[in-house]
Amino acid sequence: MKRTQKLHLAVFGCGFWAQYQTAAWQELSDQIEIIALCDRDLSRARSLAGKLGIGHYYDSPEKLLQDHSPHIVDIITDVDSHPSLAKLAADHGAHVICQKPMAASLEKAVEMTRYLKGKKVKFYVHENFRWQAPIRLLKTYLQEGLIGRPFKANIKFCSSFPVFENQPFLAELDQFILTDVGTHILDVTRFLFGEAESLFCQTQRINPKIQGEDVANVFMRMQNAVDCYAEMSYATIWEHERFPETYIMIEGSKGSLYLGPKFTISITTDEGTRTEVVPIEPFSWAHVEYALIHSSIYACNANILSELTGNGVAETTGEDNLKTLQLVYDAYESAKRKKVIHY
Ligand code: NAD
Ligand code: 89V
Repeated sequence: MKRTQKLHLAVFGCGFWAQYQTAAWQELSDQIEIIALCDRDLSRARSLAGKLGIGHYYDSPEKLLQDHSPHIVDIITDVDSHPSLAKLAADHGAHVICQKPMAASLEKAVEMTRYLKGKKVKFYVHENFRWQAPIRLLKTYLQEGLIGRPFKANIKFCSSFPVFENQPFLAELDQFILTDVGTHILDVTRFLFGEAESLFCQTQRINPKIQGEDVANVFMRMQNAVDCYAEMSYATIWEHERFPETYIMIEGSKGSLYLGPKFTISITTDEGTRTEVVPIEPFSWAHVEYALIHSSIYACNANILSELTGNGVAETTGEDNLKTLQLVYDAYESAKRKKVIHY
């Protein structure tokens, strides 16, 4: 049934990413209203509430839920806290949106998804990379058959962007680039080509100051016979470094598609090459270095909201995201055991 009244949203976690996620929600204020914020560090909740003009802020998620009974909770906290906060929200009857990675292990993610299903609340993972405009357009071109049958793809997210400056906790993760960026890149792989038939991964740590791996190379044969090579690195110094752009080359029986620097897509067939620059929605609140990703968080929010208001179907459900997480954790397993995983 379609809703006419605004949905009430509460946000848990008021750190780096919450600033943009909440601004993106405010772009949808005709359908949804942020009614309260919570951070275990009250000063962060107070500061974000002040910026957004929200009257209620807390350091206790439980108290917020008791006082406001929100329809939805958006969880933007450290990964370890996702399962317990999601369950708490569900216990209060709220639908849950959770940042990626859903949980710090596949087992925890499966258990959390099952729990929320049992509570009969809706559950979404805020997986936004597939909502980047150039990546949506690539998918449209594939579906239109512009390059015939795709047989090979390279998906590349490689830079030396100092990501730890804005997100210091990433330097302390034992499992870094596959959980933080692999969740995005392997999800984009699934979005474009469907599910994997087999997977092999190698990882490395180049930056000696961090705990986990900062380079991961994942090779997958997809069920539709596309051979897919996904590369992720925060140790790459090169000419086309333009964080946070993902470059994607897809080869097909009748041509190729290439998403390269500056959101440029080249379509090459036996008739020649046509290029186009895909426009990115320029939000006033977007951080200049993250504008591409910030336009995708708006699109991801809008897609989730369309389902919650009875106007559409959300793509990034918890159930769907478990398939992405399976690839992420299988990639670690493959790298550790130096073996190919078959599905
Ligand atoms: P951050 O450390 O800047 O912020 C996290 C906040 O959560 C902190 O203020 C912390 O005090 C608060 N918090 C932690 N546990 C809590 C609890 N139990 N109750 C209440 N508050 C709690 O981290 P961040 O960079 O904002 O990342 C947060 C999440 O967003 C992570 O899951 C991260 O992977 C994700 N993220 C996603 C994207 C994307 O493109 N989708 C980009 C950046 C971060
Ligand atoms: O999406 C993320 O979680 C980010 C970024 C892409 C910047 O690495 O950490």
